[in-house]
Amino acid sequence: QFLENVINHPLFISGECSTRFIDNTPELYKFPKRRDRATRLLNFISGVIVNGNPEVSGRKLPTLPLPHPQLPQEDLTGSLAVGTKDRLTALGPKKFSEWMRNENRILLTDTTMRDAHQSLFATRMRTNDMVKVAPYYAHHLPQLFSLECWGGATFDVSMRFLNEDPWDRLKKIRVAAPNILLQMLLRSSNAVGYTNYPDNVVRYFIEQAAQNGIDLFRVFDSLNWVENMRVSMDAVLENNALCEATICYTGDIFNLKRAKYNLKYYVDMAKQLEKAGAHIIGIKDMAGVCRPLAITALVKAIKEEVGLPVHFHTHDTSGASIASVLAAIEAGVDAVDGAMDSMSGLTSQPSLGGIIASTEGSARDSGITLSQIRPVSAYWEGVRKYYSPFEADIRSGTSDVYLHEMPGGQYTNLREQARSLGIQHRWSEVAQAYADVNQLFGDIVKVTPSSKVVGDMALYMVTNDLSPEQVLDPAKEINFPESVISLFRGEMGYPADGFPKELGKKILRDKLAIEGRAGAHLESTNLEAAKKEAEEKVNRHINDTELASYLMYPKVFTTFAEHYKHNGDVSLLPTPVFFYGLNTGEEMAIEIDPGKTLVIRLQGTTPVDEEGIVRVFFELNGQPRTVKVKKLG
Ligand code: 3PY
Ligand code: ZN
Repeated sequence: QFLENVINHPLFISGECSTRFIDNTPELYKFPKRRDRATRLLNFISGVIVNGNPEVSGRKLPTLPLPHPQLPQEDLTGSLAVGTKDRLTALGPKKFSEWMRNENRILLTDTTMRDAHQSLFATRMRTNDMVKVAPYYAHHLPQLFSLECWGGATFDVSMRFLNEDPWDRLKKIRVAAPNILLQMLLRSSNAVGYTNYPDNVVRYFIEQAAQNGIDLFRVFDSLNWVENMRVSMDAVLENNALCEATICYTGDIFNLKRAKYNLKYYVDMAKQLEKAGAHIIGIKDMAGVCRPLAITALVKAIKEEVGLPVHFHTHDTSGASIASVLAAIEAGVDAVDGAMDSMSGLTSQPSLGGIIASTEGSARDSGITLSQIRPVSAYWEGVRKYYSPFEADIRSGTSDVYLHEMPGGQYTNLREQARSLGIQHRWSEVAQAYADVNQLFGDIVKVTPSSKVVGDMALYMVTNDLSPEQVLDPAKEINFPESVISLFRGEMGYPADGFPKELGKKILRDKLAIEGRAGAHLESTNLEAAKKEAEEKVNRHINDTELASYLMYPKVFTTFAEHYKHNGDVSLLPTPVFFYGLNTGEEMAIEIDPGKTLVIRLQGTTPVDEEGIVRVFFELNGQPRTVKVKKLG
C-alpha cells in the first residue's frame, strides 16, 4: 500500500519530488481501509442474489440454471500458425494492402465479438465470454482475416451496463489471439461516442487503441463526409495501423428517385478516400439494403477505378444478405464480414458457415472449413443463451428494412427504446416515422450517430402523434429533441447537399449553424488538465487508457470507477452469476490473478429482517463469510 501511495502521488507522477519527498509527505503513510477484492466481489454477488441485477430487471429471464457453454475441445498447446497480424507486422500496412488485393481466397472477418452481439442483443456481451474462446481462434482459425471485437457501441456499453473496462477487454483479447488482426469500428470525429470530439482527443484515442491492440481501424462518417474523416484517418496512418476507410451505403444505386446515391456518388467517395491515404475501402451496408445487383456494380466499379482492396460488410435484416455477399465475392471483393453461425442472421451478419459452404471448392475458397468453425459456433450458441433477456422478439427476416433503412446495430436498441416508452405495440408506426424523418431530413445516411437522431425524432413523432406535414408546418410549435438541433447545427457534419433549409430554420430558430467541420471549431482539450480533473473525481491515479475513457464519456467513466471501487472487477465473474446470481449450494471458481483462485459457494440466505436486511452466507475458499444486504423495493 505504501508503494502504491508513492507511485500514485501527484508529485511522484509529475517527477517533482525531491530526495525529502518521503519525509515531507506524511499522507504516504495514510492507508485507506481497503476492502479486499474477494469481499468486493462478494458484495456485488450478494446484491444480485438479493435484489437482482438492475440490468435484467423487468426483462424475461432464461430458465435457470443455464448449462455451461461447451468450449472447443481442441488442443491449445502447439505453437501458433502465422496469421494476418504476423503478416501485417512483416509487411507493414501498404504492402499488406497489396497482399490483400493479390490474394485469391476470399478473406473472412468474424464480427461475433462486436457487431453481431451489438445487433442481436443490444451490445451486452461480456469480456469473460470473449476471452475464454479467443485462444481457440488463435490456434484453430488462424486463416481468418480479422476479428472485429471492439469499438462501435461496445465501448460505452461495457462501462455503462456491464461495469467493465473496454480497454481491459482489448488487452486480454490481444494476448489471447496474438496472430490474427484485431479490428475496430471508429466513427471518425465521433470516435466511439455520439458527439464530435476535439481533434486531439480523437488522435489520442486512436493512439491508445493502436498501442493496446487494434490493427485495423474501420473508419466511417455518419454522413459520408470525407472532410470529417481526415483527422482520424491521418491518426491511423501515423500509428502504422491499417486504415479501412469506409463508405456507408444507403438508398439504392438503381433507384432513380433517389439518384443522389448513385454509383458515381460511391465511386467518387472511394476515390477521395484513396487519395486521403486509405489502405482498404470498406463498404458498410449498416442496414442490410445493398442488393446483389447493387453490390456487384459497386465492387466492380470501385475495383476498376481505385487501386485498393475492398471489404464488404452487411446485415441480414431482410434475409437476403448471403446473396449480396456471394455477389460481392463473385464481383471480386477481397474481404467480407460474417458472424459465427449461432450469432448470425436477423439483424446481425450473414453466417460464416453459409459463406464458407457457398465458396468451398471455388476459385475464391476461403481456406477455412466448416469443421473449423463448428465447435466455436457451438460455444457461442451456449453463450447466447445467457443474454436472452436482451434479445429483441424478432424471429424472421423482414424486408421492411428497405423502407426504414435502420442499421442492424440500432434496430434492437430502438425497439428497446420504444419498449421503455411504452409504445412497443406501435412499432410499425415507429418504422414508418423513421422513413418519414429520413425524407424530412433530406434523405441522409443513417448510421451512428445520425441514425440515433433519426430514431429520436421518429420516437418523438410517434409519442406526440405528429405527422410529417405538422413537423414542416411553420405555424406548428415543436419542441425538437436536442439531438435534432445538434444535427442541424452541423455538430455531426453535413451531407454533401446540406440539410433542407426551411426545416433547418424551424429547428434552429435563432441558433447559428456551424460553418465547415465542427472539429475545426473545437478547442484542443488540455489532456494533462483533463487527467487531473478525472483523478480528482475518482480520487486515484488513472492510466492512459482510463484517460481515453474519461475523454469519451466523463460521467460514464466516473460512475464506472465508483462501481469498481465498491464491487471490484466484476468482469471476472461468469455471466450467469453477473446477471442472475448464485443458487443455494452452487459453487464457482474465479481466477482473480494467475494462480490465485477464489472458490465461492453460496450457503444460503436469511429472510428479510425487521430492518429490511438479508444476510447472505458464503464459503470463500473454505472459510465462512457473511454479507448483509438491504432488500430494495
Ligand atoms: C456503430 O457505430 O456502433 C455501428 O454499428 C454503426 O453501424
Ligand atoms: Zn454493422
